[in-house]
Amino acid sequence: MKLSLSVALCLTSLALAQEEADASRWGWNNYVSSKSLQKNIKLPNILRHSHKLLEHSKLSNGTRAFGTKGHNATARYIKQLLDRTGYYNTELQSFPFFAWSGTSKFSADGKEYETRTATYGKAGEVTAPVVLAYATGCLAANFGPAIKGNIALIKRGDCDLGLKVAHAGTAGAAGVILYNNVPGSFSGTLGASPRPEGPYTPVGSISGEDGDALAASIAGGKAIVGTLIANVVAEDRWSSNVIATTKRGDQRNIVMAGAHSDSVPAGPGINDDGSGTAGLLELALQLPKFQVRNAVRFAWWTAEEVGLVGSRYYTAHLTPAQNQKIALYLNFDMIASPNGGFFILDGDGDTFGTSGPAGSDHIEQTFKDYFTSAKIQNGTAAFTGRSDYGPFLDAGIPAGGVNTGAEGIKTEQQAAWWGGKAGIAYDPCYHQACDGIENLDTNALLVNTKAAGHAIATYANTLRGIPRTRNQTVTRRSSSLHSELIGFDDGCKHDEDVKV
Ligand SMILES: *[C@@H]1O[C@H](CO)[C@@H](O)[C@H](O)[C@H]1NC(C)=O
Ligand SMILES: *[C@@H]1O[C@H](CO)[C@@H](O)[C@H](O)[C@H]1NC(C)=O
Ligand SMILES: *[C@@H]1O[C@H](CO)[C@@H](O)[C@H](O)[C@H]1NC(C)=O
Ligand SMILES: CC(=O)N[C@H]1CO[C@H](CO)[C@@H](O)[C@@H]1O
Ligand SMILES: [Zn+2]
Repeated sequence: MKLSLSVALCLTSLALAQEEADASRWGWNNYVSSKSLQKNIKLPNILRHSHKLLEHSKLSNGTRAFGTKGHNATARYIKQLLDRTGYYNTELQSFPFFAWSGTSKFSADGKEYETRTATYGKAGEVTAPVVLAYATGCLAANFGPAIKGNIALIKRGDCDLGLKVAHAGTAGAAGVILYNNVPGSFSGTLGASPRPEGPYTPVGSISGEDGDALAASIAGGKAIVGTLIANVVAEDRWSSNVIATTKRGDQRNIVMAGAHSDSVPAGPGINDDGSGTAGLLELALQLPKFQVRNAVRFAWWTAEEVGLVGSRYYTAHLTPAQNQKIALYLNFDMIASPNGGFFILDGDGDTFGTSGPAGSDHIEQTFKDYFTSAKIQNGTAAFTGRSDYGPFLDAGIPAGGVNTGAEGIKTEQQAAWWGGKAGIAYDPCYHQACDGIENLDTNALLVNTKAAGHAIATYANTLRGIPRTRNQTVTRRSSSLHSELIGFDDGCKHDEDVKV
């Protein structure tokens, strides 16, 4: 490229020269296409990021759970690489989130019970008589004066666990043992405190069998003294979403794609969701070779594993005008499960009956087109709300994505389509310490990163087929999530199986 020597035009020329330099560096006239972007996706580059994430986990005892050094290192790594391209406006969206973790032990009458706990229970240690609540403890009147200073034994059912514990707390209980109303053990959440019905106490939960036996002997008149020990860590933890938006492209028509950057505490999360994290990062590093018609925004969400906290925070803080500019959202959570399948979120609802906002059907078809051209059988995944697309659906934004499955069991039919073993989980290391590099199906990692590239390139060129149907009603609904977020009443739903 030539520099102009004209003095009079110097300023303008320098500006132009800069633009031209940018143009050649960024591919000014070289609009991204599905084919060209896919061609630039190389497995060794993606895996380099996966190895970095594993290194990050070593900073905090093998985890990248939100609020840890390991997770922070991942967020920093992503931002630094993206900043270096000069192609994006990047942002760390930081906020505090109240995190609770705990374990309980309970013994009584010489027996050590298998004990779990309930989120938001208080820390404490108490040795005291175990006293039965009347009925299921859903009414303040279910707790007589004998509860005071003692351990209340309460059956699960009829109302939320938090209400029972709050009533017991008001009656002066020093601790609560919750027992299951069906065979087997359980854990749950009390919901955020404070609540009007009363204070929480230390809590343990035991199985239906153990609880029934204990309740029967107390009801039979036996005096039983128990010891409950609840170890709890509860604190505000700061962490960040990483958001990167192309400087180029129409900023009123934003194509958004996201993955979650945190893992569970149990392991490094190299598939969940190191796979989506690494794949999207590599895409974001290749996109600068091209020009885009519509802006593209990448997001790496924090605290997905404790209740989609980062993506909920993000959508809840969009103004209606900002919401309106996001044309669609694409989610990539667990895209390299070692015994996985190729699942597309059911945008049109034809398989599972729950569709996304208009346009979600088009997104599903866009992914189907990719798998068809790659000659790979496509399966379908329901909109369960278990990952970061959930808050976008709630905000009225068309959404979709692909994944390879989590704790679900592979069927014979699926094994015939995709190989792998029927009768075992898509990811046998789901949410475990063994979710490391060896847990990746590298072929799936490459295939799905290209699938993401196909969808991003397609929509970066045109949003035909994606209507903008949102209005104030819908956006207001999303901002009401904010109060829920602060209360964090359902963040630990994952005790059963609510999210990936
Ligand atoms: C580190 O992880 C191991 C295994 O998961 C655990 O036993 C140990 O308590 C952890 N240490 C710390 C300091 O968290
Ligand atoms: C992680 O980063 C946040 C900012 O996003 C910071 O406030 C926090 O102290 C960091 N935590 C650790 C453990 O380094
Ligand atoms: C806004 O959305 C609501 C609920 O989806 C719908 O009933 C209403 O007709 C919409 N209004 C406009 C102006 O589009
Ligand atoms: C399992 C599954 O959903 N397969 C679908 C993949 O996509 C093609 C083309 O749209 C459908 O015909 C299949 O039913
Ligand atoms: Zn996940």
